[in-house]
Amino acid sequence: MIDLHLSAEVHAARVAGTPIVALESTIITHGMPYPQNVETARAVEQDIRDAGAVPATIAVIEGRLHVGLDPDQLDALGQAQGVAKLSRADMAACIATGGTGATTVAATMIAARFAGIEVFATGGIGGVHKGAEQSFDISADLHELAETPVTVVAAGAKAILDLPKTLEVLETLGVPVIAYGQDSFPAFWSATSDLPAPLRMDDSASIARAHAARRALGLPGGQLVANPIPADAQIAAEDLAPVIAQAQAQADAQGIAGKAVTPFLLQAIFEATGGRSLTANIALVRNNARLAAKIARDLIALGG
Ligand code: PSU
Ligand code: MN
Repeated sequence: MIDLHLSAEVHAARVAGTPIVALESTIITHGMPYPQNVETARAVEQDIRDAGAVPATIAVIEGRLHVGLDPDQLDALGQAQGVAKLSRADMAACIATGGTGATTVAATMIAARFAGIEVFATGGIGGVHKGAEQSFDISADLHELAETPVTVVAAGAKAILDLPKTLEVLETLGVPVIAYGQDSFPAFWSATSDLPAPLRMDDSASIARAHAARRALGLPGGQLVANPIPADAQIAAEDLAPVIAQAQAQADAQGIAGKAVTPFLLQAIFEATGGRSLTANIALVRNNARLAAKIARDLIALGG
């Protein structure tokens, strides 16, 4: 039913029991401009290899679920126009109709679990948007974290979101939110926020043990690991606040809604910061990839 295609590298890793880290593709198609999107995707994959794991970038291409893309596929996806942005609601429909789509955090978690991969690295998760009390815009990523047993390493949630409400929803859904090496919840482009993180862990082995403990308890759902952006790459929250407010006002004025909101805001912030937001984004994704590889290795060392 599902035409699952593993890259040769991912197939070999599964046979050998090498740790594997899943990667999403919406960050490539909707999160960054070409060619930085493809360069970043390649660099992130190499960071994972250098850390002793195997990368598995996930996408649906002509109805086939790909877990691990070859360099040509990555390049084609990075330049393609009008690729669908797939989440829990539409991934199966895309597969069924032979479509092509990039996977968000939610869809990547579903595909990772389907392929037996338990650790996933990305930039930032979707969350509760500002003004959600009016728009009801809450990312399906949050519900997915409550449903699907994959540990997701992200740099917290973007400051374009309502961070307190995002943490509230995660708490309601019973999703563990673990700040790595600090007490505060990281805010994507900024390493810290004034929000305390619900949990803190200082080493990857603890995160792997917590993942295994959830599995042993039979708990559905994953963990969100909030890994702060490296200090030298961050942008001060007070510098970004007016830029974000401006981008949000543009989105509201233009009536941007639904799936288009996150890509619109990212693009507006990229333009308003003269590309600085992208440089920071690249640094934090690579940092997350390295931590995810360590967690995947620790999980294997625990016996799977
Ligand atoms: N954060 C980023 N870049 C991205 C996204 C989030 O820094 O490209 C993408 C991810 O794929 C995430 C999705 O799962 O946006 C969330 O979209 P929405 O808010 O529509 O659920
Ligand atoms: Mn949304």
